[in-house]
Amino acid sequence: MGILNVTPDSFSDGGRFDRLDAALRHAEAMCGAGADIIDIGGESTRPGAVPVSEAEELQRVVPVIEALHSRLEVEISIDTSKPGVMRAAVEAGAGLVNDVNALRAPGAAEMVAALGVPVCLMHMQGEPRTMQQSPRYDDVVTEVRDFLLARAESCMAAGIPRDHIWLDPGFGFGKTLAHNLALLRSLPTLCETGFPVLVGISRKSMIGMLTGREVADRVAGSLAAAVLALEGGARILRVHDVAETRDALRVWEAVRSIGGPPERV
Ligand code: 7PJ
Repeated sequence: MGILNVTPDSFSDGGRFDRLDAALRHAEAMCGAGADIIDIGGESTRPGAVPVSEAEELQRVVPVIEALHSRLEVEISIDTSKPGVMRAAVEAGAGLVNDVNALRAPGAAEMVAALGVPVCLMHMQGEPRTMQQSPRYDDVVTEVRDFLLARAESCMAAGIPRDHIWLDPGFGFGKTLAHNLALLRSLPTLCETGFPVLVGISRKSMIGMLTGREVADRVAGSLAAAVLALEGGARILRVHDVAETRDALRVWEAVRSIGGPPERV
């Protein structure tokens, strides 16, 4: 899953892709580099970000979805928490909803059920504006898993089929570095639920903390994390650097496909 931010303030692309033309070229490049899904977001969720209105979000994402849908075969995902944006995005050609709020907004689960599209439910403690101030857990792995399973249950009760639900531990969303590392190491615990698991770690601050590097120089660190996520059972990787992640995936798949337990040489 390649990330396409159409926000003027998103932390990694810094607003470079907020114009339609540039957004389309970037999406095309990611498809050429091997992205299966393009995730389009019109509201920044980075720590400290302030919410945008529905009208503003629609204005940012709908033209991009329409243009992408008419030009490319690729699956389009809408990164939003607002039911109205979900509906407009699916009408414009999106085939997947990615919600960092796990469909907790009133009417969101019912909207996804009615639209008939799959959804990625992400864990977040708190809200983007304040979530990094003092994240606390007794047992982060159990709490994140239980939250996601409870959200999946209530989405199914609202009419979303089980096989339309993906889970995501939400790296960096109300988590310290220690919490993020514990979640990555214990990813199999989440994968054992049977739901496909999506991981978004690409260029995040946890990579910055571990490597001491600025956002643009976090590719190598992000690839290491991506391979660890695959090894832990992740099925979808949400990334900025599609070509590099494809290469890492090829290497991981080749070693995995010979089967059997690890060999001693
Ligand atoms: C995530 C996301 C993530 C899912 C963002 C960034 C911050 N959606 N949207 N998972 N992160 N599902 O791109 O670094 O981790 S926005």
